[in-house]
Amino acid sequence: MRSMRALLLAALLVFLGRGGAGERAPCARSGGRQRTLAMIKPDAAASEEEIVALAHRHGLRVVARRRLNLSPAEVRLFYREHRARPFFPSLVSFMTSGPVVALVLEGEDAVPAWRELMGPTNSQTARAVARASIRAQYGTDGQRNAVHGSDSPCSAQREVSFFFGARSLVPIQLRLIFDRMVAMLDAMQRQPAPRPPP
Ligand code: 3AN
Repeated sequence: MRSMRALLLAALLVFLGRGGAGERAPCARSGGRQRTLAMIKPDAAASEEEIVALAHRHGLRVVARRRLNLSPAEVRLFYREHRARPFFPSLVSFMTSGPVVALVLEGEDAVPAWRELMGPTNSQTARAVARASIRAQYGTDGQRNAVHGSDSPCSAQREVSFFFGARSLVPIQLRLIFDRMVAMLDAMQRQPAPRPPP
């Protein structure tokens, strides 16, 4: 049975080595099992474990995690769609003021599920309308709002690549197939051996 597992793992590694884990998975499809990029911002990095526990409790499992300090150039790139907004310079200095934690979360409808758990952009609004949300509990205002979450499956794909590289994660479909095969092998292993004929 061990050799079967090793064989499956080897096939998986060959697939990945040939570029199978690239960004080819369709991102336009919504619903079902998804991955999203979550980020714990500098103002909430000290509460990393509590926030991760909240995600778990909402059915989102962490498939990758990385704590790092972003450079101003990286923040400008990550938030480039906001570069013309008046708050952009202070967003860059906030996001470089301490470590952030990048997470890849996986679960049913992970993109909208994580955004709902984050709450509204402004933490003060969140405290008024979504008191159980992460931004209500850990954020301060419209900028220091504790967490980030991708706003669509396509953004999620791009943002996961930003932090983890296009080929560093086993693609979700492949991992689901692999998990299922391992479960089948385990079930077969648990079946009692046939009795020898009398
Ligand atoms: P969200 O993170 O809820 O998707 P976006 O994408 O509109 O919100 O904004 C990206 C980030 O820019 C926010 N998380 C927040 O830190 C900052 N931001 C957004 N709006 C403002 C604002 N009016 N003043 C200061 N910072 C803001």
